[in-house]
Formats: sequence, C-alpha cells, structure tokens
Amino acid sequence: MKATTEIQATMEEGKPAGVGGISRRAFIGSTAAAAAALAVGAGFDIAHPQDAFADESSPVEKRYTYCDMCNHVPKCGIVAHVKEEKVVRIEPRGKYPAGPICAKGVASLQELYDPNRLLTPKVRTNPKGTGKPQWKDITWEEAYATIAEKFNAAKEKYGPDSVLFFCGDPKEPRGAMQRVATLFGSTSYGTESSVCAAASWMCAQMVFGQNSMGQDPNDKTASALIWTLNPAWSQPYRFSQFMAQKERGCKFVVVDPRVTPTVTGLADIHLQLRPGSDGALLAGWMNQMIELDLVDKDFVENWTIGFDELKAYVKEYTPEKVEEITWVPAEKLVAAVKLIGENHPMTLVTSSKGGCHQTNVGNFQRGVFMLPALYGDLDVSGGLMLGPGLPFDYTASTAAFQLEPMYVEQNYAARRLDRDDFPVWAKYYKMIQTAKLPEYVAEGKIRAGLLLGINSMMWPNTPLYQKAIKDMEFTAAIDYYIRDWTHDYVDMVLPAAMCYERTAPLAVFGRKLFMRTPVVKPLGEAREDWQIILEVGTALGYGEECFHGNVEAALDELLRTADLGVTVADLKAQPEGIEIPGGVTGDRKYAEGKLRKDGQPGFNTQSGKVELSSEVLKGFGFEGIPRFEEPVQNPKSPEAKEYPLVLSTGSRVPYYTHSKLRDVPWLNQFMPDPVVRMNPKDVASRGLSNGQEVKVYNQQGEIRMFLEETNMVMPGVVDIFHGWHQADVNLLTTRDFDPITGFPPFTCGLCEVAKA
Ligand SMILES: Nc1nc2c(c(=O)[nH]1)N[C@H]1C(S)=C(S)[C@@H](COP(=O)(O)OP(=O)(O)OC[C@H]3O[C@@H](n4cnc5c(=O)[nH]c(N)nc54)[C@H](O)[C@@H]3O)O[C@H]1N2
Ligand SMILES: Nc1nc2c(c(=O)[nH]1)N[C@H]1C(S)=C(S)[C@@H](COP(=O)(O)OP(=O)(O)OC[C@H]3O[C@@H](n4cnc5c(=O)[nH]c(N)nc54)[C@H](O)[C@@H]3O)O[C@H]1N2
Ligand code: SF4
Ligand SMILES: [Mo]
Repeated sequence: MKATTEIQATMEEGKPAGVGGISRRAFIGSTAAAAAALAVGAGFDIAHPQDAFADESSPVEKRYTYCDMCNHVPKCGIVAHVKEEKVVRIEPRGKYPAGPICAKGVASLQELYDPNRLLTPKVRTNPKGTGKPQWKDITWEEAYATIAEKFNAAKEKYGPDSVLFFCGDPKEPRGAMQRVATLFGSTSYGTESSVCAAASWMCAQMVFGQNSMGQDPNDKTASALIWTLNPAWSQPYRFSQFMAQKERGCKFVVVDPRVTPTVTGLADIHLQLRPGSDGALLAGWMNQMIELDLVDKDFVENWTIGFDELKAYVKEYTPEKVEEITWVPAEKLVAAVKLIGENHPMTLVTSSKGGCHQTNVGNFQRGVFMLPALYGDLDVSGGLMLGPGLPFDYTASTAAFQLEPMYVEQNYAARRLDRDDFPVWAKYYKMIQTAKLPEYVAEGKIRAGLLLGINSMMWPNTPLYQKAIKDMEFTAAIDYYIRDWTHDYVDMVLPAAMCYERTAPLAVFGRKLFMRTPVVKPLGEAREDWQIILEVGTALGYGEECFHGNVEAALDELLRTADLGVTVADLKAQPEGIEIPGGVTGDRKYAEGKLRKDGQPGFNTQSGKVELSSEVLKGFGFEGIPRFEEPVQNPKSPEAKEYPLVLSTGSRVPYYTHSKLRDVPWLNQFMPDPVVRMNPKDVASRGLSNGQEVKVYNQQGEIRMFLEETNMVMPGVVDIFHGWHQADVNLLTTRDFDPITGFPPFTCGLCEVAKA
C-alpha cells in the first residue's frame, strides 16, 4: 500500500517523476515487494507526458478488460479507469482466477502509451538487402490492395501453398488467420506453437488421446509432480494457487536444473538434473515404480498397451546408472518416486518448455504423461483429470470456424510442405511445423507471407530465418512496433491495436466464457488484429466469408459454430462472463465410454488404450516406447572438449516476454542488459567475476553478456534468457530438431564462457 500512496503523492504534486509520471522507486517498490512473482494487488495510475493526461475533474468510467502482456492463457482481469478516452489507472479484476496483476501487466499501460508504437501502415521504399529499410506511410487501402495483388500473383504462379499465413506468440488472432488461409487455399498456416506447447499436446494425444499439459493440484490432490515449470516467474497467477495447495498439505516434487522460486517455495524434494537428461531420469523413475511395486496393476492390465515392452526397456535404468547420466543422486530419485507413490492421487504438471526443447522431446514428453496412468491416477479427481472441455479455447478456434470441413474435404493434408519432414506432427496439426522455413523458402515453396506478431529470434540459428523472411518475394507483418531484427527483412508493416483497444475473440476460464470489448479507441491508425486479417481476406476476394472485416459478425459466426446458444450481444451484456453448461464430468470416464466419440469404453488413441508403446509412432517407423537418447550436443559429444558447459536457454524472467518489453522503461530497469547466469564454481575456475562482461560462444557463434554469479544454476550449466536482440542466444542454439515433433534443442546445447 505504501507504494500506491507514494504514487498518488507523485500525481497530486502534479510533477510527473521518473518514467511516465510514476516514480521509478514507486514502481520498483510496489512490484518487488510482492516477492518472486512480482505480482501486485493494488491499483496503478498513469500520467503519461504526451498521451494520457486527462483533466482531473473529468468523470472516470470503469471498464473491464484483461491483460495480454504474456499473450496467452493467463489473461489476468483488469479494471481500466477511463477518463476522456484515456486509460489513467488500472486495477486487478478480482473475479478472474488471477487475482494480482504482475509487473508486466502493470507496465501494459506504459506500452499502450509508448511514443514509439507503430501507428500507421508502412511500406519499404528501398529494396530488401540494401541496408536499413526506409519506410513510407501508406493508407490501409493501399496496403490491402498491394497484399491482394502480391498474394494472388504468387498463388497464380506458384500455387496457394506458396503464401504463408503466420501468427507468432499472439494467440487471439489465430482463428481468423487459419480461416483466411483455408479460404485462400493455402495449407501453409503456421504459428509459434511449433516451438512452444504443441509438442506437449501431441505427446499427450499419443499417450491418452487428448491434449494436456497436466493438471494443477486441487483440494483433492495429495501429491504433485512438477516436471519443468517455474510458474513463480512464468505464470504468477497460477503459482499462488500452488502455494495454497502446499499450505493445505499437498506434497511437491519439482524437477528442474535450477533452484527456482518454485523449487524453494514448493518442493519437498527437488530433483536437480542436467538439462537434456530428462528421458533418463524418467526411465529411472519408471524402473523404481516397478521395483517398489507402486504401479497400479489393474489399470495397467485393463487400460494400457505396451507395459511389458516398457518394463523391459526401463530395467537397465537403475538409480545408480541414472545418477551417472542425470547428475541426480540415486537416493533422491528413489525418495521422490516413493513420496508420490505414497500420496494418492498424484497429479502431473508439465511445461510447454524444458522437456519440449530437447532433441528427444517426442519420447520424453510421452513418457512423462505415462506416470499418472502408471500410478493409477489418470482421470480421477485430484489426479490428472481428462474430459471434453469447452468446444474452443482462448485462441477462439472452433474447427468449423477455421473451416476444417473444407480442409478435410479438399484434402489439404496431402499438399502440406512439412509432411515429409515431420509426418507425425503433420498428422496431429493443421498448422505446419515451421522449423524448416529456411528450406521451404530456399526451395521456392514459400514465396510470400502475412506475418502477424512474428519474431525472427524465435527459431534456432536466427540468421537463417531472417534470410528466409528477406528472400520471400513479398511479406507484410502486423505488429505493435517496428522490431529491427525481424522487420528489417519484410516489405510492409501494419499497426496493430493493443489489448485495451481491441475486441478479443473469447476467453474461457473454467466453464465461464468472456468476451473483451475495447476500452479505448486504437491510437493513430492502428486496427484490431481480427479486423486486419478479415480485411485482408476481403481484399483477397472472400468478402462474404470474412464478414467484410466486421469482427463482431465474425465472432457471432464463431459462436454459432460452437453451438452454445450464446451470441456476441449476450456476452457484451455480461462482462462478468457466462457460465457454459454441459460437458462430461466424473471420475474414470474412460470406463463408461464417455471419452470417445463412438461411445466405446477406452481412450481416444489408435488402440483405444493408454499407449505405453505408441501405435502411431510404430506406424511411422519409429520405436513405440519412450526411449531416452542423449541430446545431439551433450557433455560426451566431441564439441564438449572445446565447449564443456551445458547451454540452457530461455528460462523465463519475470519482467520480459520473449523478445518483447525491453522497450518498456518500467520493466527494463530490472534487467537492462543481457545476463548469463553461472555457478560460482564455474565462474571461479575461469577466473571470471560477477557483473563482468563476458563472451558466450560455441561452434556456431558468439554473444556478449553480463555475468551473474548464482547458486541458482548448477555447476557445469549456463542459463540464458532468449530474445535479446543485442545478444541473441539463438545464434548459439542448433537446428538438431526432434524427428517426432520438429522441436529445437533450446535447453541442451553446449558453450564456453570467457572474458570479453
Ligand atoms: N515472464 C514471462 N512469462 C512467460 C513467458 C515469458 O517470456 N516471460 N513466456 C511464456 C511462454 S510462451 C512459455 S512457453 C512459458 C514457459 O514456462 P516455463 O516452462 O515455466 O518456463 P521456463 O522458465 O523457460 O522453464 C521452466 C524451467 O525449466 C527448467 N529447465 C531448463 N532446462 C531444462 C531441462 O532440460 N529439463 C528440465 N526438466 N527443466 C529444464 C528451467 O530451469 C526453468 O526453471 O512461459 C510463459 N510465461
Ligand atoms: N533460445 C530459445 N528460443 C526460444 C525459446 C526458448 O526458451 N529459448 N522459447 C520459444 C517459445 S516457447 C516461444 S513461445 C517463442 C516466442 O515466440 P515469439 O512469438 O517469437 O516471441 P515474441 O517475442 O512474443 O514476439 C512476438 C511479436 O509479436 C508482437 N505482438 C505482440 N502481441 C501482439 C498482438 O497482439 N498483435 C500483433 N499483431 N503483434 C503482437 C510483438 O511486438 C513481437 O514483435 O520463442 C521460442 N524461442
Ligand atoms: S501474468 Fe502478468 S502479463 Fe500475464 S496476463 Fe497476468 S498480468 Fe498480464
Ligand atoms: Mo512458449
């Protein structure tokens, strides 16, 4: 509270202090005070020099919205205080599951009124590859006409798949983007999920027949296994609920190479493994479950296939052998297996990261989903519950709205560019795996693109993707900012409205459905993402199917295809959300035929059983069991002689989301420079010192960063956040993609660190 008073005092004196009228000290005080999660429960005022000053006496109207600074699931609720069409204060909106707003959420106001935002459509005037782009303002009409001309020309000459329709981290526009891609006839629809959560979803589908990232512990959960997640920093809204379960008595095992606030806050046992060795630890875990007689034999016998194969495979993974591979003490592993086995039901929480970013994720991630089944805690209250959820998620995508029937009837799958490279991925998704984008462009298969929220530093070996974007004949990006590391290589950039300024498709919390309407008008000429995509679709000749750019009409169609009996008007009338009835609930639904469309008992897998050995993978010529293989780059590979440190990249920091938010001063003050974290032992053995500038390098390249000496990181490992354009760690990551999922090995490379 002190901090809020301090801010108000600053406002009352009428002297905007520090950044945007809020004192720097006040912002740090309020956010840092709320411990690791950097979450704040109080409200925040803004007084921005140029844009957001409003007359003190003007009336204030409270409008509801939700945050998208981390651009995906959380969507913490916000009450926006609007004066003279300016947002002057924000507060958390208690009724959403997320009570507090984190530092990034608070800083959303500063991003909204950032004087550097892109506010007009721009086109390049000098050819790509001839140095820095020169930009010229154009009208929206000119922009759409050019896009339509270029895309239609590419389609005519090279076929519709030559035009890529892409969404980066922004999730909200995906339903619209996929619809336009399908209308255009292109099978080249791609998203950031092909390096993010989607490896995990498809592995869950292979094991028990539906998407999952596990389930958070609830009041009935006796123990929880958190395998690779640091919600204290990556999902603060979720972390407080974990803490509440800890206080209630739920036991926690956390698997993480680092000593994170999640570990210190929750873990009864912390398994600190070498990054990339997860598959071996998992095999050891299964070995001990069998050894200690902790497997639910009834469940295994009746509802799984492949147990004998799995058992034979894990036999050699004794705790001692596993210790050698993973660096996890044998007795700790045994204690963890027992702790979970003695506290039923257990639930599993896994991540879109860690395990996903390894050369062997398609195996590891399947294996980890087998644990709740082996413990007998799959589809039971408090365990890993399954069940048909709502017909769409926060990405607002019903299959019908995305025109899945058209995709299927016209057999788009047969033309997919990625189907030879990543056939298993192509089976599960209607979005392509973009790992091989550079190859598709070099081979002339992709020639043009509508690139919404794209960031070239998302992929391993960034320069190859920058070149790919540059080599396309025509690309139009859609963003809040001009980001040099990506937009230097495109032909056109279109200004996107921010969350305060735009309608969101829909948000689902539990069984409640919410719609977000703009709380203020877009600044400048910025337009809503959905509107832009639908207007591009209209310009391409699909006016009727794209509702001539009318977002609410499109959402009404989306709701109609979801068949919930809810309209946009209903949702607008109820900013507190509408409860969606129905759905199938209850324990062990698989036994009653409630999980399968055909009503037969079992799971939605190829065999109808939980697949401990995958039938799908065998069909594609892979092994069925989740066999561990060392990462391509590992401490025993030849490169390790010169580059002995394990390179783990991308572990989240509380103040930035990927490549974003470095331009928000309130956040940038916390971590103004790129940082590499190292254990004191490795710092000392290299004669380095805390705070010093160092070079981090390997066979691929070199970056410069500032050294942070910390026990958070284990000896032999370095920890680097991604998305620093001046020190892009994806110059050091390799393109050793997992053959099942196409995912890159962001957490298991090699490097060396020396004085700069
Ligand atoms: N503040 C902030 N929040 C974010 C994001 C952000 O950029 N900033 N990004 C969002 C997105 S898109 C994602 S995908 C999520 C990711 O969410 P998390 O998965 O929680 O993110 P990370 O911190 O990358 O990884 C979690 C932990 O994995 C550990 N880890 C690293 N290598 C390995 C390994 O080889 N094995 C195991 N078992 N663990 C390993 C790291 O030490 C780290 O503590 O975060 C989301 N939330
Ligand atoms: N080395 C390494 N690399 C990684 C990872 C890692 O852990 N290590 N993590 C991977 C993961 S899990 C992910 S999810 C990706 C991150 O995925 P990216 O999508 O590449 O990352 P962002 O930095 O979020 O870039 C998004 C861009 O969209 C713009 N933008 C943001 N919101 C909106 C919006 O609502 N509309 C529009 N039109 N534009 C918007 C932003 O300004 C930004 O330019 O990175 C991946 N890359
Ligand atoms: S966790 Fe933070 S950034 Fe993400 S939605 Fe909530 S307030 Fe916004
Ligand atoms: Mo992600």
